[in-house]
Parts: sequence; C-alpha cells; structure tokens
Amino acid sequence: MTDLSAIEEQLNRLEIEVPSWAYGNSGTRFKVFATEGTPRTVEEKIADAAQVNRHTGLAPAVALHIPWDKHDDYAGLRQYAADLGVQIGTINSNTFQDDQYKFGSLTHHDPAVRRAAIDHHLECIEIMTATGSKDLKIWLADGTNYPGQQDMRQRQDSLTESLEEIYAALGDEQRMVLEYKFFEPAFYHTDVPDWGTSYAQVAALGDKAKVCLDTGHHAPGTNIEFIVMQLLRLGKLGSFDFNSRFYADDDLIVGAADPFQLFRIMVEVVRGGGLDEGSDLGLMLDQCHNIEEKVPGQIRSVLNVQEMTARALLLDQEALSAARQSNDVLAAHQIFMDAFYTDVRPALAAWRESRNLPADPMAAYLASGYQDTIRAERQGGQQASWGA
Ligand code: PSV
Ligand code: MN
Ligand code: MN
Repeated sequence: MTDLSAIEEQLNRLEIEVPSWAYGNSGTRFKVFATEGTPRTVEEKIADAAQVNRHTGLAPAVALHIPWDKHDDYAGLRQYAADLGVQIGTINSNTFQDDQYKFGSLTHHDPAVRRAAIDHHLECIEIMTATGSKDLKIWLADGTNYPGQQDMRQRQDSLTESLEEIYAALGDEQRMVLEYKFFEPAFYHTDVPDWGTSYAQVAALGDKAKVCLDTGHHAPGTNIEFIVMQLLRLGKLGSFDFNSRFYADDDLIVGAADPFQLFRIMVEVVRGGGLDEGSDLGLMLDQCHNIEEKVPGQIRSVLNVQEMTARALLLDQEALSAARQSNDVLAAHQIFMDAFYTDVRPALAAWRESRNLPADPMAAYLASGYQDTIRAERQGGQQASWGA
C-alpha cells in the first residue's frame, strides 16, 4: 500500500466545496429528468450536501446560488448548516435569467440595467454577511451574438465601473471571484471570455478580487494547468469550479472525462502553494447530475479530486528536479507519469478509517438508508434551474 505519511499534512487540508444546484434536477435543453428524492427546499439541499461531507470528510461547505436559494432567514440557514456540520460557502450571483438582462447586465449600456445588476450583487454581499460566506462568485452571461451588435469597448469599461462599486461593498474578510467562459449563451463575443480578461478586471480592483477558473470553460485542447500556474504565480487564482467536459460546458463529474488533466492541474496547485497552510484557494465543484443520483455523484466527485490530489502530492519533486536540471526528458516524464499511475485508493481508504470515516464512502452512503428515506419523503423536488 502506498505510504501517505509524507504528504498527510497537505492531504488533510483538502476541502472541496459543493454546489447547492448539484442536488436539484438538471438536464439539457432537451429534457430535465427528475430524480426521486430531489430536494424541495434550500434546507434539503444543504442536508444532502452534509451527507457528502459525512461520508468523505472532504466537503465542509456548500455554495448557494441567488435567487435559486433565496431565503427569508439567512442567519437561521447558517445555523441549520452548522448543526449538520457544514457551512455556507460561495454565494453565486445570477444575472442570466431575467428579461431585463437579455442584452447584458453589468456591461449593459443602459445605466438602469447596470444599476439593477449591481444592486443584485450588493444583495448577494448582504447574504454573505448573514451566512458567513467569504466569497462572491460572479459569472456573467453577457455578450453578443452578431458582429456590430454592441460596442465591446463600452461594455468592458462599464464592467470595470460596475465591478468597482461591487468591490467597494465587500467586507474585510470577503472576496470577489470573477469567472470566465469562452462562449455560451452568447456566441459571437462574451464580455469575460478568458482568464486574461478576468485577470485584467480583477487586478484593477485590488487584493480581494481574484479569478475563478471553471475547468469546463475552455476551448478543447487548452492547456488549463498552464493557466493555473500563471494565475497562482500572479497571486490571482481565487477559486476553481471543477467539472469534466467532453464537448462544451458539460458540467460532468470532475475527473471522469480526463483524470490525467485533473492530475496535471493538481500538480500545479501543489507547486503554486494552493494546499499550503494559509492558502485561500477555493476548490469548488460546479456540476450537474442529469442522469445519475446526485448525492453519490457528488461523493464520487470529491473522491476523484482527493485521489488526483494525493497522486500530485506524491510526485517525487527531488528526482523530477534532478531530471530537469540534466535535461533528461524521458526521465522527467517517467517520474511525472509514475506519480499519475500510483493507485492511492487503498491508502486513502486507510486514511479515512484512521479518521473514523467509512473506508468506502460510496458503499456507506448506499447502506445508510438516506437515499431510500429521501426517495420516500420528498415529492416534487426542485429543478436546479440551470442544466449546463
Ligand atoms: C454557466 O456556465 C455556469 O455553469 C457557470 O459556470 C457558473 O459558475 C454556474 O453556471 C453557476 O452560475
Ligand atoms: Mn462555473
Ligand atoms: Mn459553466
């Protein structure tokens, strides 16, 4: 069995935030398949998220999405989560479902539309204060479909102004992360399409503004680990949205489509200090479970991240550095691949048992009866409201 003792300190620090919308029904533009036992309330989503943490010890926070998770008592929600052993994580804003944002939100040329979008973010910050959440995540659907449709320059300038006002409302312990995505729902141009744009915007704001990297938001063939390296190097990687993609923004289980890519990303996270003490790098899932059960889908996901993190931590840095120094291409590559091919599953099972966690979280969850209970008790569960 692989010896994890040398990497235990960093491994123990691994925490993965889960999204409330992963527990709701989701699908594609063709069909949303309902799953039995789907949560009907925010509380039920949090309860499901708490199950993931209970069986894996890896997921102590759950992200909320406003307005999908709007509530009349956020302090109460915070307490409810705490009673279940989890906390409220990132607050995700949403300016992509209202008619008024059809042509843009924080970038819109009409100050009245921008005002409404800014106010929504100020409300999100209030919710952060009430729930104890540290991060505001902004993903914008803003963009255009046709050349000439709008003035891209004006929109970028308006975005800067809008973000400045939102940034100014952040508390000392609060941060803003700006997520980029290269296309969809806009198909000609997107106002925050890439890490460079996000970086330029957050760099102008200050230390509390960083980039959010969603692994599904890049063109095929993009070297994502390079972006991870660069943003960590610049001190500007705030958080990840993890998921897998085969084609577009598929939001499938992280590590399912390309475990090697996840490994390469985690190598750069480790290299850039993302698991060092005091690191504020957020590791979040942004996924939907269209056809599989949601709680086990999330359990599988956090375990995938843990497995690739353990492999990345096991990379023999000394040997790798020596091979690099002597330009031994094949030796360096072999050392890298040796770490990737290390089967850490038995060692992680033992790691779990030593922490009073089930050796096999998936089996433990299925045996717990929770899935049967929610299936029986919950009728008419909610749609996550976003399937892509
Ligand atoms: C849309 O692409 C998206 O999946 C973004 O990745 C956001 O993080 C998520 O929706 C939730 O708003
Ligand atoms: Mn995302
Ligand atoms: Mn996405």
